[in-house]
Amino acid sequence: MTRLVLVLGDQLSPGLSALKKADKDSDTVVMAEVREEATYVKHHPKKIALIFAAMRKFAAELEDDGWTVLYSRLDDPDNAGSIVGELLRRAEETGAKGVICTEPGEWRLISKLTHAPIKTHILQDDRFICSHAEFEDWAEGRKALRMEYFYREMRRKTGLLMEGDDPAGGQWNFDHDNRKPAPGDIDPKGPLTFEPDNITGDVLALVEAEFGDHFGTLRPFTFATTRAQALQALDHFIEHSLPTFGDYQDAMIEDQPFMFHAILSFYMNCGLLGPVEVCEAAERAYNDDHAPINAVEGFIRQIIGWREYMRGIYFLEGDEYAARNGLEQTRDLPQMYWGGETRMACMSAAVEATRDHAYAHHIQRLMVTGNFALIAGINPQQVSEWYLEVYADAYEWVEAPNVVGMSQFADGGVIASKPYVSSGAYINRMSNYCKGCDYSVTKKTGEGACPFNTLYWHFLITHRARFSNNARMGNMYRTWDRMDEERRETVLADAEKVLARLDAGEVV
Ligand code: FAD
Ligand code: DLZ
Ligand code: SF4
Repeated sequence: MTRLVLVLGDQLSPGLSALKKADKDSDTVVMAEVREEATYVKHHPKKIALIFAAMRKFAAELEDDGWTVLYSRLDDPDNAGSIVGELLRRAEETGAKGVICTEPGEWRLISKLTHAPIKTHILQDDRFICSHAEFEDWAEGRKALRMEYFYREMRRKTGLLMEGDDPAGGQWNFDHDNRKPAPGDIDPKGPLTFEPDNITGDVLALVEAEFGDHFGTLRPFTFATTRAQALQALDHFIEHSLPTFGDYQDAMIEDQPFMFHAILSFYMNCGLLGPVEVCEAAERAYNDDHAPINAVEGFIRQIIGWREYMRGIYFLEGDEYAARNGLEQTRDLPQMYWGGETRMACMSAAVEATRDHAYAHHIQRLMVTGNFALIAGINPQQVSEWYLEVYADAYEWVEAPNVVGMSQFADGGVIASKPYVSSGAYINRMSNYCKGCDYSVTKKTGEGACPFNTLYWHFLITHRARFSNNARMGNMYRTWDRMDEERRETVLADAEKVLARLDAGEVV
């Protein structure tokens, strides 16, 4: 009796647990482009195009490999419009009585499959280094779940950058060598780009016709859409950008949306690349003296540390995690996040990159758009939905802990030990945005003062009861307390003016 083997749009890996479990001779693979997945949030058109094009090509590869594949295109007249709907339709067509699938990366879809009126066997997703059980064991009994200690476990488990029991280079973490401001004259290569072939061309026309109202620019579309191309993109990164990845990891330069970042999260998160093979490629570059330890260690930490840790937290904390609003922030997300006018050069650059590339690099996400949303008191669920929509690497397992946890401090401090907030000084130190901004970063109050400068203090004072006992924040409050009374009143009044403008939908 045939079983259906569901392969989702972010499960495009030949070694997927559902495929390993299935029988090529008797089971039928089901893949479906469905409106529900494309619109449960209005994903960026480039993200939908990446997933549909990569799905079509992966389905063809499976067929070449001898699998029977039932593939539904979005515009098939019989398409039921949802994953469960498609499974039921295919079950009726084939007489299949059961489904096997690899665990989806969102509680939403896990719940739909668990409650589907067809027997569904959900297997672990072993494309990750750390299983749910291992993460639970690691978390058990710990007061604080800090990434650094988890990361060391993952180094030991994978053997990456290990010399016996010791870390390569004598240290676990080389961050003190990283995070330099970038000189203005750098010339990063950026990601490898690919001309759309006929299959991608068809998908682009479909996405344009069906999802033209979603935020974001579809063309030019130059993403990799096969594993072979994604491997080329990996080689390109290792060759050209990895050596300087660490140095300028937190730097931001106008008109350089990619800096020395990998631009590989798109491919890892939809399954075209595996995390270990990506890290092994970086490790080889270190062993071959092509890239220094600070770059390679920093890069590997992002993947076997942060990426695995975020997934661990998402599944450990449960299905209500993404709905947390620990600081009770309620303001609506301003129009500037959707490309509405803003006088802030840093926000404008981050949103423009997001619109054009379905990408912004980490420090733009954390210290520009995330920082602004937090200090402006924006509702974390609105912020989270924005991130889930606009980035081509966004799936809730990785997006929610990054946004609700790390960036918006809305999870009650599970991930971050203090909120990632800053005044304009940080952005000025790490970027060249302020030079071309309408606002003055050195002005703390009055007309033309950088909004980050006033909102920063407003946020800290609004949440003083929550943070004043936090040892890592004592300096901030001491600085505030040393300011004279009149100045403090002006700062808060000016912040209120900025917030009033946001509430009135006026340009900030
Ligand atoms: P690089 O900077 O070159 O890093 C290499 C790899 O490390 C990435 O490809 C990614 O797989 C991994 N990585 C680095 N930091 C993180 C992190 N904090 N969490 C998980 N993986 C990490 N990443 C996503 O994959 N999806 C998201 O939806 C997402 N949302 C984010 C939202 C906010 C507010 C913040 C602050 C970060 C978010 N990140 C997210 C993490 C990070 O910004 C992206 O992984 C990174 O920008 C992807 O670009 P890159 O491949 O060029 O990464
Ligand atoms: C993100 C996405 C989109 C846009 N479309 C589809 C789709 O049509 N079919 C599909 O199988 N998967 C799609 N995905 C990925 C799913 O949303 C993803 O599997 C879940 O969010 C769980 O991570
Ligand atoms: Fe951003 Fe303020 Fe600098 Fe303008 S002055 S770019 S708003 S940090």
